Amino acid sequence: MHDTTDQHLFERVLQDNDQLADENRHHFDDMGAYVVNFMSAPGAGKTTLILELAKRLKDKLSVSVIEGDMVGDLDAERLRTAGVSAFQISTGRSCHLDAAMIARLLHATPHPEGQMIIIENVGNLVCPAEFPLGEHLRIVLLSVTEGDDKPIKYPVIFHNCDAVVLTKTDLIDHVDFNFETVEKTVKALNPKVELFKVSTKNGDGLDEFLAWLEARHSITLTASAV
Ligand SMILES: Nc1nc2c(ncn2[C@@H]2O[C@H](COP(=O)(O)OP(=O)(O)O)[C@@H](O)[C@H]2O)c(=O)[nH]1
Ligand SMILES: [Mg+2]
Repeated sequence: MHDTTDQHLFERVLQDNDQLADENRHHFDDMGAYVVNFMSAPGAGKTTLILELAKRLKDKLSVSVIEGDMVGDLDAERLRTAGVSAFQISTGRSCHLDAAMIARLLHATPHPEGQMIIIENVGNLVCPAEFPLGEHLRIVLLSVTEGDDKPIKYPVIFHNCDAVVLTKTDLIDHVDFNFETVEKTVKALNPKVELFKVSTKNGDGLDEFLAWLEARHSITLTASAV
């Protein structure tokens, strides 16, 4: 009985979130903003990759970043120090951002603006998977130091994304991480997913990932204009 009630409540929470995420998506489309949600375990390299992308995009697109963390604004400060516009959401005890948090920020003054809004979700391979925010693209990062079994253990997030970025490839010789194993598991969970291998240390793979992001931007603009 207790379990059924909990399940029912959780489903209501997810439904409410989905509805708000749809409203956020309309808001983003009205703003002309292309929105990308980056998710991963803590330390996989989200902030470092976002900084690198913002640096490479700055002459082409105006970019702002929404930072989700349980406590503090270290990552937002890191971005601002590098000249990137950043907005902090402190989630407190919540292990993920939700659509209501994003909606409140969009109605705040000042709020994130620009042609591209990058969201860095709270570091976690579980909770962010079930809470869409209204984003156009969902990207999961997995660093080679985390182990190649993670897509098997955390399938929902890998099933529910547009691309998987394997990070810290400069460290591959120091760890047991098999790219083929990951590719096979991820493609079985999510046949349409794109896979990238990048290192922000030596720059490997960044051009390919950026080219794909920009190509998806054009597709999103065309779709939003219809
Ligand atoms: N060797 C290596 N270290 C990286 C790379 N990307 C990020 N790091 C390091 O990994 C740590 C966590 O990175 P961070 O971007 O803060 O991860 P986040 O918690 O997902 O935002 C930092 O010490 C980074 O310098 C990479 O491509 N190669
Ligand atoms: Mg970070």
